[in-house]
Amino acid sequence: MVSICHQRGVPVVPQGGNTGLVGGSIPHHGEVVLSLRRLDRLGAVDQRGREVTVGAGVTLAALREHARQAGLTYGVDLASRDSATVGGTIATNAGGMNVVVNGDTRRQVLGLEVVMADGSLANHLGNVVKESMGPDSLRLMVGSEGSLGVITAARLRLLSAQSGEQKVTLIAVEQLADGLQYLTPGVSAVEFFSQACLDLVIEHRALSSPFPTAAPFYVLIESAALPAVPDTAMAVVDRKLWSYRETITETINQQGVPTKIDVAIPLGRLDEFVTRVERLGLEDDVYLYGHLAEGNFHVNVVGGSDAVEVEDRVLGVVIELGGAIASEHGIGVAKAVWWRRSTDPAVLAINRRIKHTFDPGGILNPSVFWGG
Ligand code: 2HG
Ligand code: ZN
Repeated sequence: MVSICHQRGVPVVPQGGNTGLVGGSIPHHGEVVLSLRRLDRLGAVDQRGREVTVGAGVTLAALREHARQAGLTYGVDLASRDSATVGGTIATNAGGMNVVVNGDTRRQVLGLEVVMADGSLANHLGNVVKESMGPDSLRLMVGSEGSLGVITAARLRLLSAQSGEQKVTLIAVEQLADGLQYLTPGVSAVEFFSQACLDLVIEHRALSSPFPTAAPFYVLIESAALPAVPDTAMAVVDRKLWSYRETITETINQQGVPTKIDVAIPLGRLDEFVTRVERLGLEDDVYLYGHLAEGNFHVNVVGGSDAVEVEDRVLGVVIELGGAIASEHGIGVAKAVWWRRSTDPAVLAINRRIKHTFDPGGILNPSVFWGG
Protein backbone atom coordinates (compact mmCIF):
# COMPACT_ATOMS: atom_id res chain seq x y z
CA MET A 1 0.00 0.00 0.00
CA VAL A 2 2.82 2.40 0.84
CA SER A 3 4.35 1.84 -2.60
CA ILE A 4 1.04 2.72 -4.28
CA CYS A 5 0.80 5.87 -2.19
CA HIS A 6 4.43 6.62 -3.06
CA GLN A 7 3.76 6.26 -6.80
CA ARG A 8 0.68 8.48 -6.61
CA GLY A 9 2.10 10.97 -4.12
CA VAL A 10 -0.68 10.25 -1.62
CA PRO A 11 0.20 11.02 2.03
CA VAL A 12 -0.12 8.23 4.60
CA VAL A 13 -0.71 8.37 8.37
CA PRO A 14 0.43 5.16 10.12
CA GLN A 15 -1.82 4.32 13.06
CA GLY A 16 -1.44 1.90 15.97
CA GLY A 17 -3.86 1.91 18.91
CA ASN A 18 -4.73 5.58 18.27
CA THR A 19 -4.16 6.43 21.93
CA GLY A 20 -1.90 9.39 21.08
CA LEU A 21 -2.68 12.79 22.58
CA VAL A 22 -0.95 15.13 20.13
CA GLY A 23 -2.81 14.35 16.90
CA GLY A 24 0.04 12.30 15.44
CA SER A 25 -1.97 9.26 14.36
CA ILE A 26 -4.95 10.87 12.66
CA PRO A 27 -5.34 12.38 9.19
CA HIS A 28 -5.45 16.18 9.07
CA HIS A 29 -5.59 16.84 5.32
CA GLY A 30 -7.23 13.77 3.79
CA GLU A 31 -4.25 11.43 4.23
CA VAL A 32 -4.78 7.66 3.94
CA VAL A 33 -4.77 6.01 7.38
CA LEU A 34 -2.64 2.87 7.49
CA SER A 35 -3.72 0.82 10.50
CA LEU A 36 -1.04 -1.56 11.76
CA ARG A 37 -3.30 -3.27 14.27
CA ARG A 38 -3.60 -6.52 12.31
CA LEU A 39 0.16 -7.05 12.53
CA ASP A 40 -0.39 -8.71 15.88
CA ARG A 41 1.92 -11.71 15.65
CA LEU A 42 3.59 -12.66 18.92
CA GLY A 43 6.87 -14.47 18.27
CA ALA A 44 8.14 -17.13 20.65
CA VAL A 45 9.88 -15.70 23.71
CA ASP A 46 13.59 -16.43 23.77
CA GLN A 47 13.95 -17.12 27.48
CA ARG A 48 17.70 -17.41 27.53
CA GLY A 49 18.28 -14.36 25.38
CA ARG A 50 15.41 -12.53 27.12
CA GLU A 51 13.89 -11.12 23.97
CA VAL A 52 10.93 -11.47 21.67
CA THR A 53 10.04 -10.34 18.15
CA VAL A 54 6.49 -9.10 17.68
CA GLY A 55 4.33 -7.36 15.10
CA ALA A 56 3.79 -3.62 15.39
CA GLY A 57 0.09 -4.07 16.10
CA VAL A 58 0.54 -6.12 19.28
CA THR A 59 -0.85 -4.22 22.27
CA LEU A 60 1.33 -3.57 25.28
CA ALA A 61 -1.10 -5.64 27.37
CA ALA A 62 -0.74 -8.63 25.01
CA LEU A 63 3.04 -8.28 24.94
CA ARG A 64 3.25 -8.04 28.73
CA GLU A 65 1.03 -11.09 29.17
CA HIS A 66 3.08 -13.03 26.61
CA ALA A 67 6.28 -12.16 28.48
CA ARG A 68 4.66 -12.98 31.83
CA GLN A 69 3.79 -16.47 30.66
CA ALA A 70 7.50 -17.01 30.01
CA GLY A 71 8.41 -15.69 33.48
CA LEU A 72 9.65 -12.36 32.09
CA THR A 73 8.31 -8.83 31.71
CA TYR A 74 8.42 -5.98 29.20
CA GLY A 75 9.98 -2.79 30.55
CA VAL A 76 7.33 -0.29 29.45
CA ASP A 77 3.87 -0.07 30.97
CA LEU A 78 1.16 2.55 30.46
CA ALA A 79 -2.41 3.07 31.62
CA SER A 80 -3.54 2.69 27.97
CA ARG A 81 -1.82 -0.72 27.71
CA ASP A 82 -4.97 -2.45 26.36
CA SER A 83 -5.01 -0.32 23.21
CA ALA A 84 -1.53 1.18 22.81
CA THR A 85 0.56 -0.86 20.38
CA VAL A 86 4.21 -1.78 20.17
CA GLY A 87 4.58 0.18 16.90
CA GLY A 88 2.90 3.28 18.29
CA THR A 89 4.90 3.26 21.49
CA ILE A 90 8.15 2.92 19.54
CA ALA A 91 7.12 5.66 17.11
CA THR A 92 6.55 8.02 20.05
CA ASN A 93 9.29 6.66 22.31
CA ALA A 94 6.64 6.23 24.99
CA GLY A 95 7.55 6.40 28.66
CA GLY A 96 4.95 5.33 31.22
CA MET A 97 5.30 4.36 34.84
CA ASN A 98 8.51 2.32 34.88
CA VAL A 99 10.94 4.64 33.12
CA VAL A 100 12.64 5.24 36.47
CA VAL A 101 13.85 1.65 36.51
CA ASN A 102 13.72 0.40 32.91
CA GLY A 103 14.22 3.54 30.83
CA ASP A 104 12.00 4.63 27.94
CA THR A 105 10.87 2.58 24.92
CA ARG A 106 14.10 3.40 23.05
CA ARG A 107 15.98 1.33 25.64
CA GLN A 108 13.85 -1.75 24.98
CA VAL A 109 14.29 -1.86 21.20
CA LEU A 110 16.87 -4.36 19.92
CA GLY A 111 15.89 -4.29 16.25
CA LEU A 112 13.24 -3.10 13.81
CA GLU A 113 11.55 -4.00 10.55
CA VAL A 114 10.31 -0.95 8.67
CA VAL A 115 8.44 -0.19 5.46
CA MET A 116 10.20 2.76 3.88
CA ALA A 117 8.48 5.62 2.06
CA ASP A 118 8.89 3.95 -1.36
CA GLY A 119 7.27 0.75 -0.09
CA SER A 120 10.50 -1.24 0.24
CA LEU A 121 11.02 -3.34 3.35
CA ALA A 122 14.10 -2.62 5.50
CA ASN A 123 14.97 -5.36 7.96
CA HIS A 124 17.31 -4.73 10.85
CA LEU A 125 15.69 -6.99 13.41
CA GLY A 126 19.04 -8.69 13.98
CA ASN A 127 19.78 -11.53 16.35
CA VAL A 128 22.40 -10.31 18.76
CA VAL A 129 22.26 -8.12 21.85
CA LYS A 130 25.10 -5.87 20.80
CA GLU A 131 26.85 -5.13 17.54
CA SER A 132 29.32 -2.63 16.20
CA MET A 133 28.45 -2.34 12.53
CA GLY A 134 28.18 1.31 11.63
CA PRO A 135 25.30 3.74 12.16
CA ASP A 136 22.04 2.13 13.20
CA SER A 137 19.90 4.12 10.77
CA LEU A 138 16.64 2.31 11.58
CA ARG A 139 16.97 3.44 15.20
CA LEU A 140 15.96 6.89 13.94
CA MET A 141 12.45 5.42 13.63
CA VAL A 142 12.17 5.49 17.42
CA GLY A 143 10.37 8.73 18.23
CA SER A 144 9.89 9.65 14.55
CA GLU A 145 6.09 9.38 14.84
CA GLY A 146 5.69 7.63 11.49
CA SER A 147 7.35 10.47 9.59
CA LEU A 148 10.41 8.48 8.46
CA GLY A 149 9.05 4.97 7.93
CA VAL A 150 6.31 2.57 9.01
CA ILE A 151 7.39 0.22 11.78
CA THR A 152 5.99 -3.26 11.09
CA ALA A 153 7.83 -5.44 13.62
CA ALA A 154 10.24 -5.06 16.53
CA ARG A 155 12.68 -7.25 18.42
CA LEU A 156 12.37 -6.24 22.04
CA ARG A 157 14.36 -6.71 25.20
CA LEU A 158 12.55 -8.53 28.02
CA LEU A 159 13.45 -8.33 31.69
CA SER A 160 13.28 -10.66 34.67
CA ALA A 161 9.94 -10.35 36.40
CA GLN A 162 10.13 -8.85 39.90
CA SER A 163 10.34 -11.57 42.49
CA GLY A 164 7.76 -11.06 45.22
CA GLU A 165 4.97 -8.56 45.25
CA GLN A 166 5.93 -4.90 44.85
CA LYS A 167 4.71 -2.60 47.63
CA VAL A 168 2.72 0.49 46.74
CA THR A 169 2.93 3.47 49.11
CA LEU A 170 1.08 6.76 48.83
CA ILE A 171 2.73 9.66 50.64
CA ALA A 172 1.35 13.17 51.14
CA VAL A 173 3.94 15.86 50.42
CA GLU A 174 4.04 19.63 50.88
CA GLN A 175 6.10 20.08 47.74
CA LEU A 176 7.14 17.85 44.87
CA ALA A 177 10.83 18.16 45.72
CA ASP A 178 10.02 16.18 48.90
CA GLY A 179 9.09 13.23 46.68
CA LEU A 180 12.55 13.04 45.09
CA GLN A 181 14.01 11.49 48.26
CA TYR A 182 12.17 8.28 47.34
CA LEU A 183 14.17 7.83 44.12
CA THR A 184 16.23 5.03 45.56
CA PRO A 185 17.39 1.62 44.25
CA GLY A 186 14.58 -0.95 44.17
CA VAL A 187 11.96 1.65 43.24
CA SER A 188 10.03 0.77 40.07
CA ALA A 189 7.64 3.74 39.88
CA VAL A 190 7.47 7.23 41.37
CA GLU A 191 4.26 8.95 40.33
CA PHE A 192 2.58 12.11 41.59
CA PHE A 193 -0.76 13.89 41.50
CA SER A 194 -2.21 17.04 42.99
CA GLN A 195 -5.00 17.39 45.53
CA ALA A 196 -7.33 18.50 42.70
CA CYS A 197 -6.72 15.12 40.97
CA LEU A 198 -7.37 13.23 44.18
CA ASP A 199 -10.59 15.16 44.87
CA LEU A 200 -11.79 14.41 41.35
CA VAL A 201 -11.22 10.64 41.45
CA ILE A 202 -12.69 10.41 44.96
CA GLU A 203 -15.83 12.17 43.76
CA HIS A 204 -16.30 10.26 40.49
CA ARG A 205 -14.77 6.84 41.11
CA ALA A 206 -16.34 5.94 44.44
CA LEU A 207 -12.87 5.81 45.99
CA SER A 208 -12.45 6.70 49.63
CA SER A 209 -10.14 9.45 50.82
CA PRO A 210 -6.77 7.87 51.70
CA PHE A 211 -5.90 10.53 54.33
CA PRO A 212 -7.84 12.50 56.96
CA THR A 213 -6.43 15.84 55.78
CA ALA A 214 -5.47 17.29 52.40
CA ALA A 215 -1.98 17.98 51.08
CA PRO A 216 -0.80 19.86 47.97
CA PHE A 217 0.58 16.71 46.32
CA TYR A 218 0.70 12.94 46.67
CA VAL A 219 3.59 10.73 45.61
CA LEU A 220 2.95 7.09 44.77
CA ILE A 221 5.95 4.80 45.16
CA GLU A 222 6.11 1.23 43.90
CA SER A 223 9.08 -0.55 45.41
CA ALA A 224 10.46 -3.88 46.55
CA ALA A 225 10.95 -2.67 50.15
CA LEU A 226 8.84 -0.08 51.92
CA PRO A 227 10.27 3.44 51.46
CA ALA A 228 11.73 5.24 54.48
CA VAL A 229 8.97 7.76 55.14
CA PRO A 230 9.66 10.49 57.76
CA ASP A 231 7.47 10.16 60.91
CA THR A 232 5.88 13.52 60.19
CA ALA A 233 4.54 12.46 56.76
CA MET A 234 1.14 10.83 56.11
CA ALA A 235 1.52 7.53 54.24
CA VAL A 236 -0.55 4.44 53.40
CA VAL A 237 0.50 1.15 51.83
CA ASP A 238 -1.83 -0.81 49.53
CA ARG A 239 -1.51 -2.14 45.97
CA LYS A 240 -4.98 -0.81 45.19
CA LEU A 241 -3.63 2.73 45.51
CA TRP A 242 -2.70 2.53 41.81
CA SER A 243 -6.37 3.14 41.01
CA TYR A 244 -6.07 6.73 42.33
CA ARG A 245 -3.35 7.43 39.78
CA GLU A 246 -4.57 5.32 36.87
CA THR A 247 -8.12 6.66 36.77
CA ILE A 248 -7.14 10.35 36.66
CA THR A 249 -7.02 10.66 32.86
CA GLU A 250 -10.38 9.04 32.14
CA THR A 251 -12.05 10.93 35.00
CA ILE A 252 -10.75 14.26 33.68
CA ASN A 253 -11.97 13.34 30.18
CA GLN A 254 -15.48 12.94 31.59
CA GLN A 255 -15.45 16.57 32.82
CA GLY A 256 -15.13 18.07 29.35
CA VAL A 257 -12.55 18.25 26.59
CA PRO A 258 -9.28 18.90 28.39
CA THR A 259 -6.26 20.73 27.06
CA LYS A 260 -3.48 18.21 27.64
CA ILE A 261 0.08 19.44 27.95
CA ASP A 262 2.80 16.84 28.48
CA VAL A 263 6.09 18.44 29.50
CA ALA A 264 9.35 17.72 31.33
CA ILE A 265 10.80 20.09 33.93
CA PRO A 266 14.35 19.94 35.34
CA LEU A 267 14.14 18.06 38.65
CA GLY A 268 15.55 21.03 40.57
CA ARG A 269 12.69 23.28 39.41
CA LEU A 270 9.54 21.18 39.89
CA ASP A 271 7.93 23.38 42.54
CA GLU A 272 8.94 26.54 40.71
CA PHE A 273 6.95 25.21 37.76
CA VAL A 274 3.93 24.53 39.99
CA THR A 275 4.07 28.09 41.36
CA ARG A 276 4.50 29.60 37.91
CA VAL A 277 1.49 27.66 36.56
CA GLU A 278 -0.57 28.83 39.55
CA ARG A 279 0.49 32.41 38.86
CA LEU A 280 -0.81 32.18 35.30
CA GLY A 281 -4.21 32.56 36.98
CA LEU A 282 -5.95 30.18 34.57
CA GLU A 283 -9.65 30.38 35.23
CA ASP A 284 -10.22 26.72 34.40
CA ASP A 285 -9.68 23.59 36.49
CA VAL A 286 -6.01 22.67 36.42
CA TYR A 287 -4.91 19.09 37.15
CA LEU A 288 -1.22 18.33 37.64
CA TYR A 289 -0.01 14.74 37.67
CA GLY A 290 2.63 12.58 36.09
CA HIS A 291 5.90 10.76 36.48
CA LEU A 292 8.01 12.41 39.17
CA ALA A 293 11.31 10.69 38.49
CA GLU A 294 11.48 12.26 35.02
CA GLY A 295 9.98 15.62 36.03
CA ASN A 296 7.20 14.66 33.61
CA PHE A 297 4.07 16.74 34.24
CA HIS A 298 0.74 16.08 32.55
CA VAL A 299 -0.90 19.48 32.82
CA ASN A 300 -4.61 18.95 32.13
CA VAL A 301 -6.82 22.02 31.91
CA VAL A 302 -10.61 21.76 31.76
CA GLY A 303 -12.85 24.79 31.21
CA GLY A 304 -13.88 27.28 28.63
CA SER A 305 -10.54 28.94 27.93
CA ASP A 306 -8.97 28.93 24.50
CA ALA A 307 -6.83 25.77 24.29
CA VAL A 308 -4.13 27.34 22.14
CA GLU A 309 -3.74 30.25 24.54
CA VAL A 310 -3.58 27.96 27.59
CA GLU A 311 -0.98 25.78 25.87
CA ASP A 312 1.09 28.77 24.79
CA ARG A 313 1.16 30.21 28.29
CA VAL A 314 2.09 26.93 29.97
CA LEU A 315 4.71 26.04 27.36
CA GLY A 316 6.17 29.55 27.69
CA VAL A 317 6.85 28.77 31.36
CA VAL A 318 8.33 25.38 30.45
CA ILE A 319 10.83 26.96 28.06
CA GLU A 320 11.76 29.66 30.59
CA LEU A 321 12.53 26.99 33.17
CA GLY A 322 14.69 25.05 30.72
CA GLY A 323 12.20 22.18 30.35
CA ALA A 324 11.15 20.10 27.35
CA ILE A 325 7.83 20.79 25.59
CA ALA A 326 7.12 17.07 25.19
CA SER A 327 8.21 14.42 27.66
CA GLU A 328 6.48 11.23 26.56
CA HIS A 329 3.50 11.92 24.28
CA GLY A 330 5.54 13.23 21.37
CA ILE A 331 5.23 16.31 19.16
CA GLY A 332 2.52 15.29 16.70
CA VAL A 333 0.67 18.22 15.19
CA ALA A 334 -0.30 19.82 18.49
CA LYS A 335 3.26 20.69 19.50
CA ALA A 336 4.79 21.13 16.02
CA VAL A 337 5.03 24.92 16.12
CA TRP A 338 6.49 24.86 19.62
CA TRP A 339 8.93 22.14 18.64
CA ARG A 340 10.27 24.26 15.79
CA ARG A 341 10.36 27.31 18.03
CA SER A 342 12.20 25.62 20.90
CA THR A 343 14.68 23.43 19.01
CA ASP A 344 18.19 24.61 18.17
CA PRO A 345 18.08 25.73 14.48
CA ALA A 346 21.12 23.56 13.70
CA VAL A 347 19.32 20.51 15.10
CA LEU A 348 16.18 21.42 13.16
CA ALA A 349 18.22 21.63 9.95
CA ILE A 350 19.56 18.11 10.55
CA ASN A 351 16.05 16.85 11.18
CA ARG A 352 14.86 18.40 7.91
CA ARG A 353 17.65 16.67 6.00
CA ILE A 354 16.87 13.34 7.67
CA LYS A 355 13.18 13.70 6.76
CA HIS A 356 14.12 14.49 3.17
CA THR A 357 16.49 11.52 2.96
CA PHE A 358 13.99 8.99 4.30
CA ASP A 359 10.90 10.49 2.69
CA PRO A 360 11.84 12.70 -0.28
CA GLY A 361 8.24 12.88 -1.52
CA GLY A 362 6.97 13.96 1.90
CA ILE A 363 4.20 11.34 2.02
CA LEU A 364 4.81 9.91 5.52
CA ASN A 365 2.75 11.57 8.23
CA PRO A 366 3.51 14.99 6.73
CA SER A 367 1.73 17.03 9.44
CA VAL A 368 3.75 15.85 12.43
CA PHE A 369 6.78 17.99 13.30
CA TRP A 370 6.55 20.05 10.10
CA GLY A 371 2.85 20.98 9.98
CA GLY A 372 0.74 22.48 12.77
C1 2HG B 1 -0.57 9.07 32.03
O1 2HG B 1 0.55 9.14 32.52
C2 2HG B 1 -0.72 9.24 30.56
O2 2HG B 1 -1.56 8.80 32.71
C3 2HG B 1 -1.85 10.18 30.13
O3 2HG B 1 0.49 9.61 29.97
C4 2HG B 1 -1.66 11.59 30.58
O4 2HG B 1 -3.84 12.15 29.75
C5 2HG B 1 -2.76 12.58 30.12
O5 2HG B 1 -2.50 13.80 30.12
ZN1 ZN C 1 2.14 9.67 31.40
